[in-house]
Amino acid sequence: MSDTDQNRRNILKTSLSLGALAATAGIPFWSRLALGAEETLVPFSDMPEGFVAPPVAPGAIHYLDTRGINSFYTPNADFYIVQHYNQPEVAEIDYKLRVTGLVNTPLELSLADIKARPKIEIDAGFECGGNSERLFQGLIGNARWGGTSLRDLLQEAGVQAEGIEIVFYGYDKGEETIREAKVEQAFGRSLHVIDAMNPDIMLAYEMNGEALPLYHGAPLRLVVPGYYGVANVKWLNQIHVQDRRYMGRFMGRDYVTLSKRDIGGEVRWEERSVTKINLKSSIIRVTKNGANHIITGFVLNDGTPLRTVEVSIDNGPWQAAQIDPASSKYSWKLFTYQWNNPAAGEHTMVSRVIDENGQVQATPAEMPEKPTRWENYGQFTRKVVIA
Ligand SMILES: Nc1nc2c(c(=O)[nH]1)N[C@H]1C(S)=C(S)[C@@H](COP(=O)(O)O)O[C@H]1N2
Ligand SMILES: [Mo]
Repeated sequence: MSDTDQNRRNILKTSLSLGALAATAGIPFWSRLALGAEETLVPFSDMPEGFVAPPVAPGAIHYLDTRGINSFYTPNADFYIVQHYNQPEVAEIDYKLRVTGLVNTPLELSLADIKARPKIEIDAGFECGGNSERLFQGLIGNARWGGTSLRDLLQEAGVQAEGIEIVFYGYDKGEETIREAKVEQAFGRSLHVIDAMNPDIMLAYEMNGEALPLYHGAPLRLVVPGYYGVANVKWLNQIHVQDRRYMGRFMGRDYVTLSKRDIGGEVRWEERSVTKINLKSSIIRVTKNGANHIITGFVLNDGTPLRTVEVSIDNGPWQAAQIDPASSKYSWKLFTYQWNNPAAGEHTMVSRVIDENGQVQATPAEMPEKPTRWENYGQFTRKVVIA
């Protein structure tokens, strides 16, 4: 059994043990995601009228209209797109990945060399660390990534004992002003060597069975399952092993969350790099088919197994939702909740997810004080109007 199958089973076990599947027995989960001919969207009154997601365009950011999510895998053409510099076009034939620094054997690999290595596939979903309620969570996607193991490559290169930090550089570059100096830098992110040895991290050249598209980092990107989007370095150019922390913009200055936290009994203002995805769920759609209403949402986290996802309507009791049985450890988990016979008028609704450790998704009041705009994982109350 593959890791993915094992994960899927674990998730199924979790949701089955709660009897959540029983509530909507008989209707396959995916058919409740796809909008049927008779089905209509119930309008969200918290969404500006005419809210539309912009079409994909060269160089632009793309987010999706989360009301339209109707499949476990986000189509490549609609997966969100974020980059901070350019979108470099690297011809496959010219492509080289170098592994340098504190390794016994520096490597230089062509794309063919990388494809000749053992292939792994994993379902992973992620959101931009800046995803938020403002875009109704549109900076999000879930895909099956195909590629080769990072750990195996690092082991082949032989990380030396002093090597503590693995830095990943993209081909894309931009000008940065640091104090008074203007310099050109490549996009870079790093992982501690222990984190980098997670066998699920891959160098991906496929996305949903197709060659990795340009906008998503062709021909090769890093995929760090369970981490926010920023960790997944696109247009990967070089992997460098060093004996000290990497403090580039996207680790040390930007994508840094400032928040007030209890640090071992002291309340401190802390700055931390955006890394693992916090426990989060959000409602994204309500549909109607006659009197039958279905609420749909997603869950993202760092891969910790879930206990339950629940929905509360009009501040009523928490009710278990059903988790998509296609879900696996690092995928997003879509969920649905059948809402019976809602009365006409405006209603509020909110979801929350609880993991197997009993950690509950934070309410807005429980969120740490956080002046930076990263890591928005609080419970998100939505409003709909029933005609
Ligand atoms: N080389 C490179 N990789 C990058 C970025 C970038 O600007 N350059 N942006 C990061 C950020 S902030 C996010 S959210 C994800 C987005 O991945 P996607 O465009 O495939 O959805 O890519 C990450 N990888
Ligand atoms: Mo991002």
